[in-house]
Amino acid sequence: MTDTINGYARRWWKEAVVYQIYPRAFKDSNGDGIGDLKGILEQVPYIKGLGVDVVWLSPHFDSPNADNGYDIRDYRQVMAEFGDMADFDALREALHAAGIKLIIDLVVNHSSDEHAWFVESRSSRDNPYRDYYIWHPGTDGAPPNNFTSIFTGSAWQKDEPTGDYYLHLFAVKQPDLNWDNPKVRAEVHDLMRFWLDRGVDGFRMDVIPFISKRPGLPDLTEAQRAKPQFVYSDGPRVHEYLQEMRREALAPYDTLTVGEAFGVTLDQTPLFVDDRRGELDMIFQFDVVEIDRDAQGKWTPWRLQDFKAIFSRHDAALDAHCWPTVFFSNHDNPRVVSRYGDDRPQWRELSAKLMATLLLTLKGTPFIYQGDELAMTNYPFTDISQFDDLWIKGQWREEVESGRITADAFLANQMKISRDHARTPMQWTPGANGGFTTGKPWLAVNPNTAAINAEHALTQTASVYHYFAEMIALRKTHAALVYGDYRDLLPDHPQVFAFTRTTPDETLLVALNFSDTDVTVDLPHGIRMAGNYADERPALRGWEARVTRL
Ligand code: TEU
Ligand code: CA
Repeated sequence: MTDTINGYARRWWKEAVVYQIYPRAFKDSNGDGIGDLKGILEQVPYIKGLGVDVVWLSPHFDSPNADNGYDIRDYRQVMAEFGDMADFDALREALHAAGIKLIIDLVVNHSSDEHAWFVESRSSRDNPYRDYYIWHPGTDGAPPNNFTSIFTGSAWQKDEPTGDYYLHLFAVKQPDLNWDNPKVRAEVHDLMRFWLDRGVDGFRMDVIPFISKRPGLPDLTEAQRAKPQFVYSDGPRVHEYLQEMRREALAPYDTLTVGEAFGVTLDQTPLFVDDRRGELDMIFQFDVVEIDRDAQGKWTPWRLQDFKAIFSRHDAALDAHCWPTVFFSNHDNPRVVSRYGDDRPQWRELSAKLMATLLLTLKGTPFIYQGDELAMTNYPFTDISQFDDLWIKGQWREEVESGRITADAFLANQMKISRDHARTPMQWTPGANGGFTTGKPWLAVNPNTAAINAEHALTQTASVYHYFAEMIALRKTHAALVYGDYRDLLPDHPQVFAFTRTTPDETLLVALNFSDTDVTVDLPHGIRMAGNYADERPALRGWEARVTRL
């Protein structure tokens, strides 16, 4: 075993496949309608069956759930609905026994307004915790500047008893921590060590580039207001803080770290992940998941040529010191098959397998979101009352209640982009509530659970679930799929994505037809390694995916 392949230093987290669990929507073990840690424990064999190496658990900490756990009240307690610390330890042990590592969500750009630090901080101007958050007096009865919350409205909340405003780049109940205060940073390092000492194997870091604020908090320009994330992610001290975090907290442990890099451009990416800088191992860069968004963040159709160009551009910009992630979904995005594939019955499984093929053959650590291995689809929302996400509710108030757009137009857009598509419960069985709960689920189960569910997928050898397992196994036995050079063979083709992955030992060709019609392209021939059709024909059939060895 050599230490480098194609110039890349070999690391376990580059060769790993990660599976993301959103605990609230995974499996309910006690009938209260909310997924929990015991529910995940029951399903460790299901997770293991895919062959994944790492589980990323979305926040499992004590929280009043304004934003489903992304608002933490106590970083050292387990959310009561999810269980307790003994359940957490049991889950970690079961995963480790199955050879699966566990990373958890580090949400430290902000806390809950119910965190003890904030309760203290808001109580008076001279409280020792005042400086844990970002407080400013208003100007003539207006907020300190024109920052907008990512979740709509002003990013400032006026607070009694002092009458000052606090900054919240997300919800009102998510006050931003003041990272310029060294005590805050020491607290974060401490809570990281707490979980590392409990045996977790790393962190996914929520909106981590937002931790450093621009000095003086200058107003957003008109152009910046539509997508303020590009300003919020670009504070002057973020790299200093990440290097300090590596030294102070992470260095003694063998971890995987991945930062959610909302607002980070490709040009800025090496600053976070170049392995000589001692910051993060990887980031989630948003170019792919923003492909169908316009300048205002609304849904807009996308073109395969533009999609493919992202991967070539990233590959060219990142040298062997940087390692990418590959992800097409998570708890903030619609379902992969509905978005990039075709969720009509005749194409759903084929196109989901095509997207699985792409996910597992591109360069970078692949992240699978729960339910994508079943080709779960978007939910047929028809009314605002069916949603749970506080962001959608904020947008509804801002856009529909104000009369700016119609309810129909609002829902048409949300049908394409809503975060709640990903948050409907896992579909385990064809039965009531998809076997997710024996009670009333906190968010409705997709009615298509009658046809789309794990029970069925496990019994069908040709299911999407088994296809994922097969592709993961293929990735594990071909270093070219991990470290191989990437080359797009048909960058301008409107229907076909075809690329090679090459090491000195071998070249693999991946050919994908992103359409429901046959297409013939001139590609080199080789030995068939995998595919979503049983046989091979000269043409690529609708949504056909093939991997061949040249
Ligand atoms: O997300 C950051 C975030 O801003 C995303 O919701 C982003 O707006 C969206 O993906 C754009 O398409 C993180 C968490 O993943 C999210 O669930 C939280 O709500 C948010 O931070 C606040 O903690
Ligand atoms: Ca429960």
